Order: sequence, then structure tokens, then C-alpha cells
Amino acid sequence: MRSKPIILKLGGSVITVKDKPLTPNMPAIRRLAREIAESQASPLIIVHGGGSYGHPIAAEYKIKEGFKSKSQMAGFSKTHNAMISLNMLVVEALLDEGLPSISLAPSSFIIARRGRIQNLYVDVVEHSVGLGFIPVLYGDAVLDYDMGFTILSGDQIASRLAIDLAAEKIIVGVDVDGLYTADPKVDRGANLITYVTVRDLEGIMGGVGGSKYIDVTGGMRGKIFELIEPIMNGIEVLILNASKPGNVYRALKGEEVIGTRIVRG
Ligand code: IP8
Repeated sequence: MRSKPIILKLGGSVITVKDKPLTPNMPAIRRLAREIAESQASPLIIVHGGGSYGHPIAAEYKIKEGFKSKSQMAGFSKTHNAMISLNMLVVEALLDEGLPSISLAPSSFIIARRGRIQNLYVDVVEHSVGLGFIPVLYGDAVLDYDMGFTILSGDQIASRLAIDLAAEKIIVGVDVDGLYTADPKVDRGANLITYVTVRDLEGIMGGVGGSKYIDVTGGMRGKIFELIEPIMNGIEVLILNASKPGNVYRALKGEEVIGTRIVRG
């Protein structure tokens, strides 16, 4: 690989309409594709979340809890299919902008153990990036050695790829401005934290909210939990509002942007 890749995580809350099952936010998907194209960021890997595609189906069939009954099998497949549908919309929008994006299905090269990534065949991602592709992955229903199957969040996948490929940074696009002292959607007194070290995170995490909508992988709290390992590996993490036009462009260009920077400290 020529240089260190940037990993861009696009939250499901940004690219889907979270309270309407299987509803994409096409204006947001197209705008983000445009911002990514205009930034000319390279090498780049994109991982997106499930939003109203993956989460409601995964919750209905209790996929994250593992294989307990045969009736869940259709749900495993439906969750994966929903994610493929959403992924196709993202990849098509990027292709429309002239970007060499390529869909990579996490469940076909990742296997988990007790809900954590056990094996990830990183060569597939590394080689596609090396050729100049922009791989587009997503949170997915995957097989699990102990549980039969489970759900891997896009954050866990993004974090693992960042470590395995020694990424320059992870940009996490969500639908709030970053990490707050309390949930900004319910608490008016919540303050944005613009810079925080991992050591200081512990005290703050008590106030960090989960998610208003069905989110089988834990909302903002789950996100922070996943990001700690890459941060401890010296990888910069920036959480920003990808629903606000221009933020993803600025972050990809390395320009100043409102958000939360988390460092090892
Ligand atoms: O939205 C979970 O990915 P996330 C995806 O990044 C599924 O947590 C399949 C629910």
C-alpha cells in the first residue's frame, strides 16, 4: 500500500431514516458521495452502519445473541440481505461520482468468536486498496465459532481494519456533533467535548447515551468502546456530524472541523 489509509465510518443514522424500516436517506448518501469524491482522499476505506436496514431485523430475530433456534436462520439471512441492499445504494452513489468503489461483504471474510472478530482476512481489503479501489464494507451478520452467528458493528470492523492496516485515522460520521457530556438529543445542558484522552473518557462515559432507535450494537457507548484499541495503537479518531454538509469533506482533507478528537493521552 502506498500510504496509510483513512477509514471513514458512516453511521446508519446518517445514511438511513432511522425510524422508518428499510428507508435510505438518499440525499445524504448522494451528498456524502460527492464530498468524498471532491476530497480526493486516497487510500480510503469506507465502512457503514445498519440504521433502519440491519438493526430492526437483527433485533427481531435476536441475531446478536447467537444461534438458539432454527427460526432465527431466516433472520440471519434477511439481516445480511438488508445490509447488502443498503451497501449497494452507497456503492452506486460513489460510482456515480466516478469513484472506484467496491463492495466487500464482511461475512464472507470475517469470522467471530463470542461476538468479537476472530479471523479477518485482511489481504482482501489491503489488495483492493493497493489497486486503487475504495472498499465499502458494513456492519454485518457473521458466523461465530462459539455462538453460531452474531452481529458485528461497523465500528468493530472499522477499528480492526484500522489496526491491521495501520490507518492514519478513523473518521466516524454520526448524526450529532461528537461526544457530549450527556445525550444531546434529550439533555439541553449537554456540552460537546472537542478533545479528550482515553484516560479522561472513563469519567465521561457515564453520561454518554445509547441510541433512541433500535441499535443492537450499543449506540455511542458501543462506538467508543470499539475505538479505544485503535486509539491506544496511536491512531487518531475524530467523531463528527456527517449529517451536516461539508464536515466529511473537511475531515478527509485534514481541515479543521467541529467534532470530538480522541487521543491516547
Ligand atoms: O450500525 C450493525 O452495524 P452498526 C449492522 O455499525 C447490523 O452498529 C447488521 C445490525
